[in-house]
Amino acid sequence: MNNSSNNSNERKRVIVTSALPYANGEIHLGHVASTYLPADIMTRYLRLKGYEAYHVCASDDFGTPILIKAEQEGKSPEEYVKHWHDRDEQDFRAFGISFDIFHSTSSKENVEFVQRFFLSLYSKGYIYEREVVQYYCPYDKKFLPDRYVIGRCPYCNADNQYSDSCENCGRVPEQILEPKCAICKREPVKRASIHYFFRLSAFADRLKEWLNTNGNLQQDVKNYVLRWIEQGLQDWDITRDITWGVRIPIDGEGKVLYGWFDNHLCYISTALLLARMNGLVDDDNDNAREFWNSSIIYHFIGKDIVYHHYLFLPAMRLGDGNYKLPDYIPTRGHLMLQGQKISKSRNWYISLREFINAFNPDYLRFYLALITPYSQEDLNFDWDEFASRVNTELIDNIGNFINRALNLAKRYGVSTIPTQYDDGDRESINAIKHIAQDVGSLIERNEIDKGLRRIVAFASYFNQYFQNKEPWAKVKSQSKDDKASAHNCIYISVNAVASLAVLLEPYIPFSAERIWEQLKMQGSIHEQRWDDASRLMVREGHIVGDVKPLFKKISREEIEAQKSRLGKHIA
Ligand code: B3M
Ligand code: ZN
Repeated sequence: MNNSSNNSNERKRVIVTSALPYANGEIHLGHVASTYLPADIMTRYLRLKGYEAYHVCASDDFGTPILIKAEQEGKSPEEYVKHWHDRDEQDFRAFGISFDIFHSTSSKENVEFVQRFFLSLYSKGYIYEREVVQYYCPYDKKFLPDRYVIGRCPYCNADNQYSDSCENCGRVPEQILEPKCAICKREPVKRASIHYFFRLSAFADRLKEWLNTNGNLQQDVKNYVLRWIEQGLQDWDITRDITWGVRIPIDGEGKVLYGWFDNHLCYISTALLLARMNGLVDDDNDNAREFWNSSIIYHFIGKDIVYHHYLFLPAMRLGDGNYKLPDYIPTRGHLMLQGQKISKSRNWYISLREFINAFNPDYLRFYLALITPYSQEDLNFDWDEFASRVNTELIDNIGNFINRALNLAKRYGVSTIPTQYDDGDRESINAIKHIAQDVGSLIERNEIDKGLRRIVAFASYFNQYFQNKEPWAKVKSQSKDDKASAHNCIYISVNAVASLAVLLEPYIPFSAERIWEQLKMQGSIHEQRWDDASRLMVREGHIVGDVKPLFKKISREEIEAQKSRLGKHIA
């Protein structure tokens, strides 16, 4: 991160957002790998680093698919989204995602903010009206946007496809064949309607300039966004003729704003709400703007929503002119499952809740963090690899070292004779001295996977140091030198354990807290300072707490049971 400065007394503020999950289904592994986990690791790291860092998110409540599902379940849309909002929040918390606020796009705060934003863009000429022809069902007396129309795809001929996306070929079959109303299955008619359009085309030059000058954005993403701009930007229809959405403030009846107009504004409205709740700003708007504009802004997303975050979002902010553009938009690829695309309908997916019910959430955090690079490349969740990497890298390596070091510290106490350090001891202390900076700079560059690998290497190094020094044998020896060597090794190792607790906090927060407890260090691990991971935090004479194995290995049977569930239809 380039805006950081270690010596300044002023605490920098960072607002981290994660893409808003639609309030219409379970959070699954695909969501957490690309977005929520990397964002959470970053926020936790920044907090330890002393930043005033907030993780902001909300449920994405509006849109046609949600309205249709609510209707199918005989619920009001409010009732329907409330269910998923609460359920998603519980799942995120159980997985250790440390949101400072999880709000919703249908909240009063967001709706009012979005309406003001609309009026601002409208008054500046960036929103205009145009007549469009839409499907309309004369039986249901409704316009039929997006998912309300099903028919045959003109590209691949697949039947029963929605007009906004063909599941078979992945294209957008706007001119769908044999259209039917999704509610009554009868044929719709075409009818004119007045829609509002956002003048995206007016922003081509300013968007290009922003992309070219913001050095924090990923180059490969920038390249294809720039190509889209070269190909010409289309103005954007931001109206839907339905009732579930943000009411258009200058024309009420039966029209709302398209979900992609309001959802990313919820990043701002929610951050401002949080600031008001924490007493950081008053209700006065200048003050709130200042809160946003003086923060470093991160938007974590998956690669499927690049268009929205690199074009619509900045263009809308540029048009309004009050809120700064993001500094970072970390964009990551999709998660595959056992080499295949995740699909709910084929039951080729794993919900976050199911996973957490079966395994320690830190196992999943650990494995996903290891395999998720800072790129658009797709990644693959593999059950066997999950078990083997958790069993070897987390449990055999990290867990085992921590347990052995703590056990000896418990039995023989923490003491040291620095005048008798040998080369190995000095080298180990040196390793501790560098680790916070090494891992920290990787995380700041968003290389979260590499940061974790660096921590794993640090633990292996200490395993070897410990193994070579044999403190468990030497501590009982009659030789004074052997005894001193053992105590020095225990002292340094226990300090490496304390460093590991801090370093692991962003990655596996539940286990880091348990390491801290077993060490019997003061306070909570979540309130420590990152840079202390490079200090010898455990003092001579310190008495460690109760030592227990931190982890339990994943068995073959557990993995086979999980594999056999995939792709089966559960009634
Ligand atoms: N609700 C989810 C998606 O398209 C969508 C993200 C909104 S972020 C402002 O993946
Ligand atoms: Zn109908």
